[in-house]
Amino acid sequence: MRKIDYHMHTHFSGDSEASPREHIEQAIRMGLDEICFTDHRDFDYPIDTFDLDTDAYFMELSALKNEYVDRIIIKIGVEVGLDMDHIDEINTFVAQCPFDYVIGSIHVIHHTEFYYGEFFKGKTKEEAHREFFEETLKCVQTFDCFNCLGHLDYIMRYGPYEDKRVEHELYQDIIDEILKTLIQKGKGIEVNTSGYALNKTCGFPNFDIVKRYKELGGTIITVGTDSHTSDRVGEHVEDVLKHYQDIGFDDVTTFTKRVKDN
Ligand code: HSO
Ligand code: ZN
Ligand code: ZN
Ligand code: ZN
Repeated sequence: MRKIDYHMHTHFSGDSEASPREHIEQAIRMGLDEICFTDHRDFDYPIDTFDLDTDAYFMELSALKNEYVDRIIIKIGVEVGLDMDHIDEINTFVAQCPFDYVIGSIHVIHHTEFYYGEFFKGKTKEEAHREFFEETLKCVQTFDCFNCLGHLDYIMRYGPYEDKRVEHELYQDIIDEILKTLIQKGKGIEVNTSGYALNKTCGFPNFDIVKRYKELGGTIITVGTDSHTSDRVGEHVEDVLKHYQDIGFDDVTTFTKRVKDN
């Protein structure tokens, strides 16, 4: 299996100061074969701004891609917030740029975000989690502009509940529909290793969900750290790859201009 990090943020994201060059140097130290930058673009994030200067982004990263061509494969992608209130803007944005890879993530539901906690106000954990999975299903049914669904289970990180875990069995019917929709549309999932900080032995989503995706016929999997600082580049990637192998995958999927390489 190739070692990749397909989810990384830099100073081009509204919430990161990281240097792309330092990410690359750390990726090489970690022995990665390929990385993909996936800076944020969200169209309606409350409080923070997740705009992306795509001209400057492609200019800086293309230069680095050429400079490091003999040492590591570098792709230029994006993490776009899927948002049912901004369908046309999102589709137009993605279509206008030559991204290698697009992560579609749910960060905001009807102008209500999870990070500062607004979304959870007045909701039980079950209500909040169910709404998140239902909205995720709507987004994967509606949008075609992405390659992989970002960090399914992300909602658990921010819930103000003592036991933060997602009780997947309560929403298994919705989760199955999400996975079936992705498979039918030729789209994949990532394991986002930022989840190890909370889950200890797995990321977002956990490996039971990955198994279920495979059982249902899914073949497209990536792994990414969601690094906003260079020290995290490549973190837990080997562990995820071991699990992928045990589940029965031969390799991860990589992309060029939003088309699968393998
Ligand atoms: N975009 C972050 C969440 C966030 N941080 C919002 C600052 N504001 C998750 O990658
Ligand atoms: Zn971020
Ligand atoms: Zn995200
Ligand atoms: Zn991210």
